Order: sequence, then structure tokens, then C-alpha cells
Amino acid sequence: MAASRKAILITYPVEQVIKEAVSLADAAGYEIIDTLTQRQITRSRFGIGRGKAEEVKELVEELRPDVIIFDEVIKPTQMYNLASLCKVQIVDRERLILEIFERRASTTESQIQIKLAQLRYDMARAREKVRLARAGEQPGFYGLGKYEADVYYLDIKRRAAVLKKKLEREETRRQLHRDQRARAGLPTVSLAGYTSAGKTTLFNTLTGETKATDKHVFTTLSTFTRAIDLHGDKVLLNDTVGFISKLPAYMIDAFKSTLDELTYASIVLLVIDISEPVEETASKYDSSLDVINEFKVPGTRIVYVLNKVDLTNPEDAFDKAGQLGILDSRRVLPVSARTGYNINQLKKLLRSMLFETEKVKDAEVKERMEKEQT
Ligand SMILES: Nc1nc2c(ncn2[C@@H]2O[C@H](COP(=O)(O)OP(=O)(O)OP(=O)(O)O)[C@@H](O)[C@H]2O)c(=O)[nH]1
Ligand SMILES: [Mg+2]
Repeated sequence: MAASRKAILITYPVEQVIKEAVSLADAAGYEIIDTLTQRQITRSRFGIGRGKAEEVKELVEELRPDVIIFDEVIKPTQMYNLASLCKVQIVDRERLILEIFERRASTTESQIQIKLAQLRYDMARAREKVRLARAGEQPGFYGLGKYEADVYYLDIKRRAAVLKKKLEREETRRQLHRDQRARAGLPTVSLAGYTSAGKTTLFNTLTGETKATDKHVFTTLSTFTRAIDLHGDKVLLNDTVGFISKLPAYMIDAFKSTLDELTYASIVLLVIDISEPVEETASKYDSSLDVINEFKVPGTRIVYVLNKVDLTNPEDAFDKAGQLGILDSRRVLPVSARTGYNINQLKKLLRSMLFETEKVKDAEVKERMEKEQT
């Protein structure tokens, strides 16, 4: 394996935020050799304050990193200013996520999606970057100075349009598959949730597959579908791409066709890592809901899977779920995808939601009638 590139990380002084940034950097193939934190990292000139920027500059001279990872979405001017002060390339949060996707994308569709997302990232910054590069090139801006801003912008736009067409063809193909499945009459259950929540592990446990799972973020970048047997009735189970906080809208857009499965699913299993401290679980849960809402999944179709309960216990899991505000729902279940704890319960719950609604309604009516009679 290639030696990892060295990076200095700039992020917020919050443990979980640092942890996630390091994990992202790791997944993109960077080794963090030092971390600087500041409460505000979206300030005017450098993103960080002047004093902090000088501190970074000194660290760069001392440690000679390949890049600075800036764990926020910053403006081209801020990136340019920091790059020219420190004489090293800046990789912001979006760029970092794009780099991970680029390394991981293995299917044609995800490769087109990632290229398109990269072009959208460049497009939003094209004019500004060319203007800055013409004023004097800096790391990360090399070669742009020779362009006319509009020519560069239009070139990116044209390439993006070509990719969009290709992606539409892939989407049509996917739609055909979906139609075939619909004709087969099988309901679909889709897994969703924050990256590393354990979706693929649960997928493997339920299907007997051996799809790759990993502690790294963004292990899964394309959708898989397999049939599973719910004590006699068949359903299709979908594994999907994980979510992450501060995922820009265009990136969700780029993966829209993959995540579209959520819109068509009869049930969405929202997988939540319940073993983490509740603040962490809560912020990931919020980010997940944001994405799920994008796809207009009604609340009644969501099952909350409190995963990794083997690392804690069911009481703690329910307590945390309560703090997230999802306790009163009947569709909450602590499970362990790893040990298999409550997996049968999960299957029963799915079965009852998908196939026994009528029976349940009948039973309810019967019960009410009996009550009325007494
Ligand atoms: N202890 C424990 N670990 C688990 C459980 N489920 C998953 N994991 C671990 O959590 C990590 C992430 O699991 P994945 O299944 O790859 O997570 P994912 O949600 O598919 O992640 P992405 O594909 O990146 O979105 C792996 O190291 C798994 O072994 C569980 O129930 N208990
Ligand atoms: Mg996965």
C-alpha cells in the first residue's frame, strides 16, 4: 500500500468532531500528524483567526505536511489566503469526502456520481479560483492562472452535463430493476443511517451475505439488494450509502439515484449506533433525519434499529432513544447485528408491519367489539 500522506488537521475543539475528522482523513489516506482546534473556523480571512493561522504556518514549516485538512466548508478566498500564507495545499471537508468517495467508488454508477460531485464542487468555485490564481498561483491553484474564468467555468459545466446524461441512463436502468421487482410483488426494506452505524453488518446478518464492513467511514458506496425470508414471506432488503453531517446538498443530489431506494421502500430501517455517547448519537440521528426527510419517507414507514446494543444494554438503548424523542414509537428495537441479538424480533416486527396489518386490524376490531359487548 502507498505510504499515507501527512496532514495537519484544523477543526473544532469537540471530541466527537475531532474523532470523525480523523476518521475521514484516515479513510482518504491521510495520517494526521498534528491537530489544531478553534471554536470558530469560518472567519473572514483565513477561516481561522490571524494568530492561529500564524501558528499553523510555523507548524507547517516544522512538520512539512503534504496538506492541511480544514474540517469545514470554506470559501476559495479563505483557502487561497491560508495556502499562500502556509505554502501548502488546503483540503476542506467537502474535498476530503470527495477524495474518500473517489477511492471507494467501484461501480460504474458510483464512479459517475463521484465525478459529477467533483465537477459540481469545482463549478461552484471555478470563477473565483481562476481570478485568485491569476493574481499569483498558490498550492492547490496551480495551472488555473492560464485560463479565462468563463472558459474554465463553461468547460466544467459542459463536462458535468455529459456526466449527467450518463447518470440518467444508469437511473433508467435502476428504475427498470425496480419495476421488475415491483412486478415480482415483493415489498422492499431499505437500510439507512449514518456511516458506520452497522447497516452492512445488519444486511449480512439478515441475508447471510459477506459484503464488506469496516470501522472506517463510507465503506458502502453503492446499493445492494437481496431477498430475505421472513418466516415464510419474502422481502427484498437494500443496503445503501451512509450519511454524514454537513453533507452538502449537491452531494446528496449526486447520490440521489442510489438513495432513491428510500423513497420506494415499504419500510426504512434507520440504523442507529446506540453504543456511542448520547450527544454523538443525537447529532448523527439529526443528520440522518435530514437526509431521510429529503426523500420524503413518512414517519410511519421508519423502524428505528438501535444497533450495537452488545456494547451497552437494552435499558441504556431505550433510555437514549427516549432522549432522542423516539421512545413512544412501537417501531424501536435494540439489536446487535454482530451477535444476532433481537434479529428474530426484528424479522417478526417487519413481518407484522408488512404482512399482518390486515390481521392486526381484524384483531383490533374483534377486541373492540368484545369490549363493547362486555
Ligand atoms: N460491537 C458491534 N459492532 C458492530 C455492530 N454492527 C456493526 N458493527 C461494527 O461497526 C463497524 C461499521 O459497520 P458497517 O456495517 O460497515 O457500517 P455501515 O453502516 O454499513 O457503514 P457505511 O457503509 O460506511 O455507511 C464495523 O467495524 C462493524 O464490525 C454491532 O452490532 N456490534
Ligand atoms: Mg455499509
